[in-house]
Amino acid sequence: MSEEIRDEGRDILESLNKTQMDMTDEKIKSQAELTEELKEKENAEEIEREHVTQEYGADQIQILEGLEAVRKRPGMYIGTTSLRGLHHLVYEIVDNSVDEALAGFCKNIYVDINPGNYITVTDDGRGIPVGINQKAGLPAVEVVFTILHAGGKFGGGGYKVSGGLHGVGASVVNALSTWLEVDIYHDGQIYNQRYERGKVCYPLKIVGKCEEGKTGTKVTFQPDPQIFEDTVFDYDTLKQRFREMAFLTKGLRIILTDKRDDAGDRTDEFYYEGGIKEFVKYLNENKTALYENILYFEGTRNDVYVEVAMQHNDGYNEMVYGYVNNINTPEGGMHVDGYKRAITRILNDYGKKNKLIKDNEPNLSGEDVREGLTAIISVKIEDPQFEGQTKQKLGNSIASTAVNSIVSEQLTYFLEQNPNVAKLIIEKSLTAQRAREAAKKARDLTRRKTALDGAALPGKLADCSDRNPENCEIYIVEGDSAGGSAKSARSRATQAILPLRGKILNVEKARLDKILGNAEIKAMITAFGTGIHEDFDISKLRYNKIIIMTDADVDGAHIATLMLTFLYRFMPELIKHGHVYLAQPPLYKLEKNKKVWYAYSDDELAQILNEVGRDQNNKIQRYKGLGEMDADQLWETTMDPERRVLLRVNMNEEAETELDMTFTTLMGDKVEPRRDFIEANAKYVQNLDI
Ligand code: TSJ
Repeated sequence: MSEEIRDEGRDILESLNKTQMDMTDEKIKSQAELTEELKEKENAEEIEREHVTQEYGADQIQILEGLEAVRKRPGMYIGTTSLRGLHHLVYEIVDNSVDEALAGFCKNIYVDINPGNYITVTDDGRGIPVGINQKAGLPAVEVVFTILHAGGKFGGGGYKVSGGLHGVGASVVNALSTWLEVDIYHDGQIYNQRYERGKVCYPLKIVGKCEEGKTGTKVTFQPDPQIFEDTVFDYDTLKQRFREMAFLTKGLRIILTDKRDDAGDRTDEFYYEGGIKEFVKYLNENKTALYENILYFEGTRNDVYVEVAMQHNDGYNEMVYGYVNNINTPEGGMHVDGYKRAITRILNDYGKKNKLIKDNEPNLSGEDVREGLTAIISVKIEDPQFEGQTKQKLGNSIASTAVNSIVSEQLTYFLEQNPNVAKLIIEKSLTAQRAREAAKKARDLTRRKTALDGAALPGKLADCSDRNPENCEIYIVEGDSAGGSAKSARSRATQAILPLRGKILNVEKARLDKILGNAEIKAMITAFGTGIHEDFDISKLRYNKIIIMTDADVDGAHIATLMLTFLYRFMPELIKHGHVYLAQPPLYKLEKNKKVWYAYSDDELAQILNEVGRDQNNKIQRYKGLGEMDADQLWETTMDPERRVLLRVNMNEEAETELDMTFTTLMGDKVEPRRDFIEANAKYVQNLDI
């Protein structure tokens, strides 16, 4: 079935491609002719009659069948009819204006979300040709909107972003809209046509005049609620994509306006003269750059247009992102491979040649040179092949050769012209290399230790005696004195105590070798038994509950945050599977007439006082830390499974997606992701009485 449709599509496409070859010569003449014609008889009815008698041949019927197929199986053309598919419609239309910008004729694109969730896209390009397409016997603009796969294929020359992953053309948008109207500004006239669910309402007609020199295209469409599950546009989703598009097309201005809200328009304007250079600057904004320059390479090899921008920051994360025809490739592919090979080889060559890397030293690895590197690799290619599980990886090997060649040439030149920057990059890479060696050693050490199960448990750990992890829990306690109380208070069979000294390392701000060299972190890793990262094995977990017990003050909260950050980054599965808890020590002790109450919050204290009465017999103690409680008090308030309150730390879905930090997260209005996670958790932490 689907094969049949595809074949049909190709036939139409082939015949159209042939027509377009002729169109370049014929277009100007026929367009002028049509304009003349239309000027003479501005009576639409007359034209309509002519169309009906002349044009409704076999081709036209085939055309209508094409758009019916789109409505029958929308998923085949736009992937999904979810919110994502809805937004794709807008990108599909805007891509055509971006093509016009790439061809050098369009400077501004306006996107309006109108009340009722219909969209208007306006550009100041040449206007879709209104001349007759010889093969179809229809105005080119009508072909664009009514023939499957015809969109973006007109004119020839230049690269079409609409040829990419979702480049299905304007006709698909038309088929999936309850109505769509196009206005073309050309030769002082405004041409207009309307379609409903893909069907022409009337032939292209002139509806008015515009200023003589004005040219452009305006397309307004209402996505069909019969097709889409949801037809409400999300402003931020569109905003993010248009920011990205503007970065990728230097000099193009995109103005997004939300006209749905009575409270006034929300609007954003994106314009980046420097294109991806500014993109890299934006990504490094909250970081400290290693040097001022943003390296920029550009060129065309074997019909592949290549653009690269890069800059190192003083951090440790790699942010290297690829684009093909303005579509991002989260799985990378040939363009990114070519880039990585080029910078690794060229930096090694330069380093050796200039004695920054000694002859007897090993080469820098790819990872070494990419530590703290932010880079955008954008290629434009005629016929991109997408591979991999999600079809998001560029397969054209010619892209690798092209990027490699251009980056090699221009990076070599840059390094020679900027020896100070070259030195900074190579020195950072060498440090990364040493750190990687150290981290490998540290990691091997943690591996060996966990392998020797129990034999190398940390000295500070007061382990429990029960050997069944199901029954066991471990308290991570801030400070030696609280650790001491906890040790005397605990139920020795099932409760283990690990006291930690002072603030634990912030794992977001340190390299792996330093993290794994940290005594407190080493102690936790060995005590838990699971290993970390890709070595993580939950079946080796030695305690069913990991309970973080800190003072009930700001410092305590900070330490708990640092602990959670460590767990989140190194053993997220522990949180996901609900093994991580926060102990809840009381804030107040109230004694009255030999009776004792504990309050865990100010509200609770007030409540108790209301019950027992407020008089001088009340003895209220505010606990400043765990250390102020004796072992008995600690047991009965915080550790006794019969009486204590524990908070279980949950990972909500947002935090889970943040884990495999996708590009989208980076593109959003930037917030520190860790803080996000902790804040989200503060809200999602569940109160459990255990
Ligand atoms: F595809 C579409 F119809 F949806 C659409 C196309 C929507 C929008 C908002 C804009 C456009 C569009 C198309 N803007 N500009 C153009 N340009 C052309 O189609 C065009 C004009 C002239 C020539 C030429 O060779 O003279 C070639 C082309 C491709």
